[in-house]
Amino acid sequence: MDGSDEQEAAFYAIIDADGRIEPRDDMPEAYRRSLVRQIAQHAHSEIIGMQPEGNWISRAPSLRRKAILLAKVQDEAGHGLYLYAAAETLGVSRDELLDKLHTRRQKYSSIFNYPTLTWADVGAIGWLVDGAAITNQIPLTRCSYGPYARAMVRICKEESFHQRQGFEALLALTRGTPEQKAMAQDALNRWWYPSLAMFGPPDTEGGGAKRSTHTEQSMRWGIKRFSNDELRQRFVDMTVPQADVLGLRMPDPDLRWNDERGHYDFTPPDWDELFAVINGDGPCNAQRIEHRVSAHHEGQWVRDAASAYAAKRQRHLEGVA
Ligand code: FAQ
Repeated sequence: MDGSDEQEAAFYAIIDADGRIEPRDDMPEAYRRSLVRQIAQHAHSEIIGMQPEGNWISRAPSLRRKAILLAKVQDEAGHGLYLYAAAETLGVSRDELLDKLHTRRQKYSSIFNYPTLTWADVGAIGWLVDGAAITNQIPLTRCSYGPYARAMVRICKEESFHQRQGFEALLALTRGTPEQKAMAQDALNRWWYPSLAMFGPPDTEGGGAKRSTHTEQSMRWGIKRFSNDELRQRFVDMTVPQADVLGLRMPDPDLRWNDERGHYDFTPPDWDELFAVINGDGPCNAQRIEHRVSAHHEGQWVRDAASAYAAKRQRHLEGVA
């Protein structure tokens, strides 16, 4: 978009009519940049998110659990691919985005900087982290940018399956021995607040907390449909009754139903901790990036072989034509 009034009016006409912006449509440069920022962070989260659960593939308690976990981790890789492909339609290359991840110039979700200490953590990730991911991502299926919205449709279907898988794994533990139930409770205690923090900083500044900077503009552009706090509340309202079914206690003494608001009141996460983790000071930040960079280098021969094969095939096709 060269910034002409007519082009801008055409862009906002599509946004206001709740239409979709497609890759060849004119769009403001700031809209394009913000989408690249969000989609890249989202793609990076999917592939870094393979690590905490991948840690348990070789130690899954049964062949059935191992097969399920392998499939889930593979799904996350697929989500990363759809999202990198969606970002590429905005004129950035996958190499460029991966380089930015590896050199910490782009972010990924804070949640994946926490360790998976026990098998119950794998269940907690499915139940809480995938549960939070779906709550955040279902509205993204209506995002104003077509390729991102369409990628989210399939991702949400798979995440929903992942969430039920995590719930079922925890249910097996809570119906097991007292030690297994205690392990499930311990996982909930450690993953609850980091899951709430996945939704991002609060909408308004309060108690010295930093606030969301992009929400207002992203909502005007139809990228985000709800604010961080609205989605966080939705997640709490959905998850508390599920904890009751599991027979687990939420690690929040102030959590209670508020009849007037028609929602649960709850203690928000520690925003200083969220910002520390976002800025690289979480328990596993260094380990996650080191592992990612070494996996990328170790996979170089696969990329080289695939490119050589594609080039050979192209030459063959040209020779035939
Ligand atoms: N972690 O102004 P806002 C998954 C950053 S996928 C790290 O509120 P915005 C699947 C934010 O980027 C999970 N950084 O930003 C799975 C911004 O920094 P910037 C990922 C965070 O964009 C499950 C600054 O703080 N999902 O889990 C976080 O309006 C299981 C100010 O924040 C997505 O990415 C955070 N928690 O809202 C995989 C969904 N929160 O860019 C494996 C798409 C905020 O200025 C296993 N993304 N920041 O440098 C979104 O919906 C939004 O980008 C938000 C943040 C809601 C994450």
